[in-house]
Amino acid sequence: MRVKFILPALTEATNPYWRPIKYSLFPPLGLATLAALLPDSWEAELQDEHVEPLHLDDTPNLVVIQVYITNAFRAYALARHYRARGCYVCLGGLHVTSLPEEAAEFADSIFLGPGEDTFPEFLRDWQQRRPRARYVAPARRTLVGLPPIRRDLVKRELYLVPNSIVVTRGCPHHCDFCYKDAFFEGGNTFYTQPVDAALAEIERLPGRHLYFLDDHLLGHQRFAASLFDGMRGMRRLFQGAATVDSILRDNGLLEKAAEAGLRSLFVGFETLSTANLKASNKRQNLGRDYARAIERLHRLGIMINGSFVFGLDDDGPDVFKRTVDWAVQQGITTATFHIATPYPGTEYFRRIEAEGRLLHRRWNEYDTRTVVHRPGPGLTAAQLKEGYDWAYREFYSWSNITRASLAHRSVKHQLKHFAYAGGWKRLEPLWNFIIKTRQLHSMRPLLEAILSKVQGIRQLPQATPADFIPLPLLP
Ligand code: B12
Ligand code: SF4
Repeated sequence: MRVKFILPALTEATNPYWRPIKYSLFPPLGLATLAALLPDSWEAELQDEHVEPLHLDDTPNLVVIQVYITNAFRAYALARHYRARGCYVCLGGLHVTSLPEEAAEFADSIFLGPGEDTFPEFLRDWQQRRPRARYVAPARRTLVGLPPIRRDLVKRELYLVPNSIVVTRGCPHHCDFCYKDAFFEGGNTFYTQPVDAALAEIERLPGRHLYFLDDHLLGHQRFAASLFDGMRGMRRLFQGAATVDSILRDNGLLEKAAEAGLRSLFVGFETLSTANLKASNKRQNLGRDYARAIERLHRLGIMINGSFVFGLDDDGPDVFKRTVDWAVQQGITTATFHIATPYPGTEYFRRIEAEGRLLHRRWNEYDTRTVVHRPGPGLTAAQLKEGYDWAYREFYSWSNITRASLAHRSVKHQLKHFAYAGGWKRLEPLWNFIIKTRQLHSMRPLLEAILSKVQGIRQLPQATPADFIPLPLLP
């Protein structure tokens, strides 16, 4: 039996915003996870359109396509193509879960929610020639007993960060614009791998550098503490994501993470407006001292990738400059700006749609760089787009990269900041050349050098009671 797994890309290579380096970062981990569930004797192939042209003249028995919002139209076209060739087509992923009726038109079977439980069930049904049209993830989800990810199917040389890894699913929070509640609806919304299995997966990865793609690596304190304990001495360097409140908690977890090799953290600051945080149900950020969280990270030598959203209802025309000035002054290394984008299935989408503010449903433009809804009273759509573009230009101007670098106390940290931020955003032609010549892998030692330790771990200031939130009960 031959099975083809496809991660389709946006057909946006002609778009001026197309950044090959951004799309050559991570391999399709979700599909490699599903491929591990196939019977041993089956043949599997994995193609990622972000990094390679698809060959479409084959006729595998089964085609499995992962659908994000922005690649949905491309995914449907590929599904149509393969069905016309007589292949059985499965569609799953975030967008299918949000809009199953839309996806069902193009698939033989669709899958709602995470696939670890449903895909094996489908494979059994399919072999017995009685597959169902729709599979929904059960309420009790588990990562226990999962076979090792089929990393042998990943063309490592095409990625800057082939060692991406996810050891949890979901997140304990419920921000109203996030994909998470819609995707995990009807069951566990935050669960982890057994620690031993996570450590075994890490052991299997060559080299030093890892990127945890978990939504919230510090979300389950007990799990994270054991993971970092287990990683101590492995000499890894890693990056990940976590929330502001978890950084402020004085429970030693951040120190453990730093000791285990954490060198940069993606942090969802999202907005400097309390009204926006409240309206977005981003309770874990409310009343938190962002500056203190940043200071804690910097003291541990952890660089910060700050995430910010523009175009929430409390934003006015001053939001762009205020945010950029603040981020530069705080010494944030890299910033990811987003135009507020209502994803189908989220509370935010329901609200914007009910208020008649959705401009269109061209999902390929729901890329957080395009305005797809009428913003609140303080901004026009044109101001939002212009302000967003300005913010990127301004934050990554050499003068601001220099200014932000100088916010750090040690010269080594300043240099690393400068190299990382400058290298990431300002050397685009060089990255394009490296990708074209298939030399991405040769850049990994440089990345590791930049991520190497900045300084020893120092005593952190004590947290105040306001820095804590109760940890939700987790399975
Ligand atoms: C890594 C990543 C990227 C990478 C690469 C993607 C890749 N190679 O996998 C890059 C940097 C390119 C990227 C870009 C973008 N991304 Co992105 N990305 C992620 C991230 C952080 C991790 C994905 C991942 O590996 N997850 C872990 C694996 C195990 O889960 P999974 O991939 O979802 O797969 C599981 C299920 O979905 C399901 N499944 C999937 N397909 C199928 C098929 C079948 C048949 C079955 C049974 C099951 C199934 O089973 C899998 C195992 O459980 C997610 C956030 C997240 N936590 O998922 C955002 C996320 C997917 N990205 C998102 C967005 C919006 C984007 C961008 C559009 C925007 C932007 N400004 O960056 C761009 C454009 C992408 C494009 N070309 O279409 C959104 C998607 C929202 C939505 N409703 O679709 C997410 C959820 C982030 C967020 N919080 O909003 N992204
Ligand atoms: S903290 Fe992040 S991942 Fe968790 S619900 Fe909020 S936006 Fe989503």
